[in-house]
Amino acid sequence: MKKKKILVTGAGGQLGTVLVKALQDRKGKENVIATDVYVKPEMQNILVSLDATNIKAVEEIVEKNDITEIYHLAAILSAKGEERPLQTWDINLKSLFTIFEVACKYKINKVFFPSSIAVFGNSAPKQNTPQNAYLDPTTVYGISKIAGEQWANYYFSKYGLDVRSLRYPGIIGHQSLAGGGTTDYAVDIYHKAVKKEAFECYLNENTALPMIFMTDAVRATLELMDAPKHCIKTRTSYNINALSVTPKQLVTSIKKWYPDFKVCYKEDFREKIAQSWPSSILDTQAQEDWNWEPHYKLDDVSNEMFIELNKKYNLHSQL
Ligand code: AKB
Repeated sequence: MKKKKILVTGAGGQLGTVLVKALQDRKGKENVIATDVYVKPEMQNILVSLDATNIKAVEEIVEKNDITEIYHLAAILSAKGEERPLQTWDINLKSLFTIFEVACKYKINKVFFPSSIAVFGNSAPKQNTPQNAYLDPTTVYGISKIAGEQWANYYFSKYGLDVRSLRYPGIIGHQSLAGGGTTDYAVDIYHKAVKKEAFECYLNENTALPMIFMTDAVRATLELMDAPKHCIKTRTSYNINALSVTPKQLVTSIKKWYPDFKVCYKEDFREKIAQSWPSSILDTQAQEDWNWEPHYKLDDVSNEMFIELNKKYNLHSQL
């Protein structure tokens, strides 16, 4: 049987940096090709430079490394995407078509494509938003993710490409700062708390959003990709639920470790985006089709974040 060789695009991003490590632990470092369009000098021995919109470059790396699976994470996220809408659409869709076309040409076994809670808009129920809610996203990122979901379903139905996808909530992790998203506050706030700095939150304190701890997000991804093909009955993208958190609830949890932590609220354009997203997600299909269940509750997240961030900043544990 052909050895599994995995290509990851967007490997330098918040999820990519952690997913690559998890894949390397499982498949061997030499069997995971981690790529990104911009490779910082300090990352040159970890990441390979690859523009996922360049079909020749993607074909070359797939052929040269005999790739059998692709995790296509490269995308411009919700907040950043609003700065240059047409460029966001172009990058998010052109890279997706490139990956799907190359995957078909080289008969790639499986492709992972990340969708997002950003596909939902003001017409969907706010609480326990179901898989099949009406989708009217308010960002180019959300529109690009709906389009991606429909193309994933098309490539599966028409060409038999085994594309699998998750609608990620906001991901909270200690491994890297988030970038360009509406949910980034939920990462930055922990760094501020550990450094004993005040935090200015750009969302309203009562705006609840679906969130997930990085460990759960990576496990969900791997469990989805490991599931037998016949179990995958949703070929657009799966809702996954983990947490539903307001900034106020996050602060309350943080103050169990840092009682003097100071926060102020100064809403910006991201509040309007967040208002259009669900507060919580219903993930019945993911539970039924491939037994999804989250493990981390909010205080578990805070505990892990503070243990790891204290190490990262070389602070004597104040826990
Ligand atoms: C964002 O905030 O844009 C992302 C997402 C929820 O997909 N973190």
